[in-house]
Amino acid sequence: EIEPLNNNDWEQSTWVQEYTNMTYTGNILIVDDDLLLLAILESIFRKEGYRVFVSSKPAEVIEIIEEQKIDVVLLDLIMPEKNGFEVFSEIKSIKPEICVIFLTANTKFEDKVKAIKAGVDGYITKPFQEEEVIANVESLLKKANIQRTSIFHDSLTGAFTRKYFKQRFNEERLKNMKDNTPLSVAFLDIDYFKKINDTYGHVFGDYILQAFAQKLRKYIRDSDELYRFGGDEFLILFTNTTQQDSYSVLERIRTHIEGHVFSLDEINEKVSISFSAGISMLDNPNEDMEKLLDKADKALYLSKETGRGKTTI
Ligand code: GH3
Repeated sequence: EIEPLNNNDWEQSTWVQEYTNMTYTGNILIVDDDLLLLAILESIFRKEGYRVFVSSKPAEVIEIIEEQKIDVVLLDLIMPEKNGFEVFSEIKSIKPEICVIFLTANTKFEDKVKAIKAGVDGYITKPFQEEEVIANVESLLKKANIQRTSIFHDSLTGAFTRKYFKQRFNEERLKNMKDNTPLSVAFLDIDYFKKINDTYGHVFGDYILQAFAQKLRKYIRDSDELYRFGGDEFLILFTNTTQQDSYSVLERIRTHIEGHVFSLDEINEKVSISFSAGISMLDNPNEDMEKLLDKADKALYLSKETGRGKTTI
């Protein structure tokens, strides 16, 4: 029973699917206290196929970026309630991947320098041409998409990266705070993986990592996410799942994986593998990511220490 390994399989993962299936060109938030300008920009970007959010209240911005998927914010620099610089740093501290373009009537070059130093992604002065704003947003989106796919995906297995986990954890933690939905994670580590490498070579080792990841993705729900944290260590983020339920899922996966014979045409060997796992659950919404991971890591260590091929909570 040889499973053909499709290099494009990772494109099926939830996050990319969300991206490629999206009919919108991008998601844009426009913040300006000038209601007329807001209406003009809204219409420009809707025509271009963007999903547009508008707000005249800088105080609302954080709530919007937490609840909606936003790619680019067009931000007025001088607003009565709050200075654009403040809003900019709030946005970047919560969602650093969101691009922010200042849109301002302020032509003072000191402010432009300050904005560039602060790391703003664009600075457009009013009055502006329609084409100018569109071109700025389009080019940022292009760059951001290329960067995201590479830093958020592990190239060997197609699993998400540790870097992406940080972001997702914060998003899920917010849900946990709001709705009190359970959140659990599992660390999985292939047993004696080094021996597989040593016995059959690195090419076969790589194949095992890919096939392992493929099987894990196949047997978790679409709403759960697979991450590769390093070498042969994987993490599953179980959204809206208690640790007892995660445990049952892992034991079901265990049956599939341990009952499977891994084989590659190039290497005339049939290999079975087992894995050890450790599960932890967010005890309270204030618990930080390190603590949650540390608990799962300790549980994994216990599984390894007490015979491997098992899951510990
Ligand atoms: P244990 O059951 O105690 O976990 O034993 P182990 O052999 O799995 O121990 P360990 O986790 O320390 O070994 C991981 C090995 O994975 C060591 C490293 O050479 C190998 N490795 C790390 N990254 C890759 C990779 O991308 N491809 C391959 N083929 N091997 C890798």
